[in-house]
Amino acid sequence: MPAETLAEALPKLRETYCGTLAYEIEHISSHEQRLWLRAAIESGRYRQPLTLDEKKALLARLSEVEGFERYLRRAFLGQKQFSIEGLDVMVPMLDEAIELAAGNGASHVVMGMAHRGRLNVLAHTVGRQADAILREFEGERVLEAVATDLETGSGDVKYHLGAEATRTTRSGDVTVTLTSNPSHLEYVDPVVEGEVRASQTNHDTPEGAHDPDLALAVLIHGDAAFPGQGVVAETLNLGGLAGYTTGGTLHLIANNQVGFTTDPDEGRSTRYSSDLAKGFDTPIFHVNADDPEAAVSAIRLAMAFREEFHHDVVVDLVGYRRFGHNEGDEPSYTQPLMYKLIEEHPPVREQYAARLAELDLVGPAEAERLVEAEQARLRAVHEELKASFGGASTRRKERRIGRGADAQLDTAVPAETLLELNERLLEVPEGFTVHPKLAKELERRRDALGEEGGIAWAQAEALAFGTLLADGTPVRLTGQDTERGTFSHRHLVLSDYMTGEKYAPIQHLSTARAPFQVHNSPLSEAAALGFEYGYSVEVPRALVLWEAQFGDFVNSAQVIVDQFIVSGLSKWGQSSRLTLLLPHGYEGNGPEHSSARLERFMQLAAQENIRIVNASTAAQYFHLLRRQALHPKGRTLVVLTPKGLLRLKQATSHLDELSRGSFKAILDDPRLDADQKREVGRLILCSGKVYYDVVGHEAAAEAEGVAVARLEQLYPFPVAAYDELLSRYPSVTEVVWTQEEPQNMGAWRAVRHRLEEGLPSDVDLRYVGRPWRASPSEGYPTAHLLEQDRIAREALGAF
Ligand SMILES: Cc1ncc(C[n+]2csc(CCOP(=O)(O)OP(=O)(O)O)c2C)c(N)n1
Ligand SMILES: [Mg+2]
Repeated sequence: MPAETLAEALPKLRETYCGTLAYEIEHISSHEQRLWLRAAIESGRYRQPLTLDEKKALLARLSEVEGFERYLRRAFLGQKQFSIEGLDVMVPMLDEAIELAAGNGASHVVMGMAHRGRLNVLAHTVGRQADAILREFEGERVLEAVATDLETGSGDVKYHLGAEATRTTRSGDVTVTLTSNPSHLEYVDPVVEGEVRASQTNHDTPEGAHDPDLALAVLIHGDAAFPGQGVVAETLNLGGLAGYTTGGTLHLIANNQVGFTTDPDEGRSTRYSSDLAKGFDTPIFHVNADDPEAAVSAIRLAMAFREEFHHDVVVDLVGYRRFGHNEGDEPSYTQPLMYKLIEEHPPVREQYAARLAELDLVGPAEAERLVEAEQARLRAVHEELKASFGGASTRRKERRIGRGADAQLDTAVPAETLLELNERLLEVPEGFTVHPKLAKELERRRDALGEEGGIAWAQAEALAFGTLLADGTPVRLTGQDTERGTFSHRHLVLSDYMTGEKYAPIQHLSTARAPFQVHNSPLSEAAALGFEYGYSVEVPRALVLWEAQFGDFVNSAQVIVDQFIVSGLSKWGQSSRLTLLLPHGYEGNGPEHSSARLERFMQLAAQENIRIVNASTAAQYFHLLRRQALHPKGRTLVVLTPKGLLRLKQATSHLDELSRGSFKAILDDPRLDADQKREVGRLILCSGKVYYDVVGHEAAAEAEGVAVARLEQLYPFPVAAYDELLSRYPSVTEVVWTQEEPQNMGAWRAVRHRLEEGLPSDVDLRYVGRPWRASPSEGYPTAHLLEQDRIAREALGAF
């Protein structure tokens, strides 16, 4: 019976809305979702009291959580553990989320979180063996440090390491993954989303069906980091996009009402830490971490909402931080009043034990025994571990980086296969009208496979993708305006001129044995790149490509590059076959559209962690993509992609260059025969587009005894190919490294020693390029033309 008066309704409303669990749902724009939530909340169906057994199990779990923290603190006094205490209930909440996800068909739960409470989550939620965690602690004290040599990764602190284990639930086994993450808060968020999306996708059929019930993303945020780090907003923005959705992420804000030493009113302009999520139509449940039953109810409601609407949901778990930012910190220096309160505040386990004692469910002695049991268990494991020291080496084999990033692979594809594929790539369904201007351009792709040649960049790329799909390699390509291509060159997805309907011929190849995904990304770099990194880690056999609008914009995602892409293998033994396509080249468009900041990637390259290539012909790009997909060693490939070269006649290729050969790390001068090379005195070595500026310069024809070779692969430096190149030029007296980037940028400073090492002592090595500059290029097109002209002349020795 609905209440008739306010007086009748008030007690019920108070009970529902004014307790330890509060709801923010009225900002949601979907009427249906609001109605559903109101009914779910007011019916109380997700706030049913726990059964007696559930209550006992909850106390036992809280006792394990507390016992774990207590033991570590005592055994390793002063070591950082970033204790969970104050938010202990997070562990039973995660238990519940995993159970419910499994009940709804999930076989994989991927979690991302920072330092706080991580060891407890590793031990209890993921089920990492206690001895492994204790070993990490002991490692700081007594174990021989892991030596670093060329073949070994350098590891990471224990509260960044990820783990994966199988957990048994009432609905079957679930793989639980805690993703490795760097210190940079929140940057793991998009990585987790990418991993989950990959886990939800079927890569064994061309359809690539996506089922969001197969895996769940759980992101645990800090209350200061959630509103502060922009990557959170970028990640939330991915949640509803067809190419990125994971069917609703469970967000848990581990809200201890402080960030390091910073109070909330210094850390955000909003009332609640969670307010950012309101703009994404996300329901928010605030729950008091001292009421474990309410916290479990919040998860039940959140998971039911996710199941119903496949939408993100936020649980703001409001508690405290019993200790300082870490265990060595004195928190009362900066929050004296808060810490007086915390000191007197009993832990949630103690409070809950008292509640169960009142119900005569668990007596005080039994409650104490539960905490003691966990500590005793850890003590026993610890003793055993200590007794084993001095035995076998603790070197971690799985972090070995290994060599061989430069393997020569057969990437050629028979001409008949390419001809057939090319036809299929030009096919559209009956009644589909291609834009008339575009139809003509596409028609030229048919001729390009003929005698005359003329296979341009985009066509070579589509052919590489199509052949890989036939081999069973899944391909995923994303980036800003990538479906058409920033430079209107790709056109993988066509729009019907009459209806606007989309159609991608490459997704309808009868030869395909794996899916092809292509999506325009939102206007983000950090989350967009982080997502693809996560995707590529989860499906190592896939060719996953992220394209920047212009190469410069990759620096918005610098954290993902530094903390995950280049160092993930060394820190965590985590490799990625990701490919970055970064438009690069000096064409007079100003400082921001010229440089992909090659120098940064060159500086970050070591131990064969990545590959860096500036390919200068369509055929090279074709072989490069195929090599990247088929390479036995999965590594990130950074490709400096062209702009003007996309259509430049000289950069196009013939069919036989695709049906024969392979990617070449160095391209020798095609204008000279062997005899002419023997007479060359000046060897110009350059990379990428500047090659065409030099050989196309009016002075090139008159430059006698000059050869121009291209270093296509900048890292790993092709030592053997360089030696071979030099051996063809016995009369050389000077090698001129020529680049269009300033001297403090580009490849020069990273390849200089490599070039020198290969040269006889009587051969000079010189630099020609822009001088040292604070900004990558000139702002004025005419200034640019003068500079390009000077560089080409100087390289050719023509003044
Ligand atoms: C991007 C980034 N900036 C700064 C830091 C340094 N830092 C580590 S923890 C922390 C406070 C985080 O506060 P909060 O998000 O509330 O999490 P808590 O530590 O309270 O659990 C800061 C500033 C960091 N790790 N990452
Ligand atoms: Mg905090």
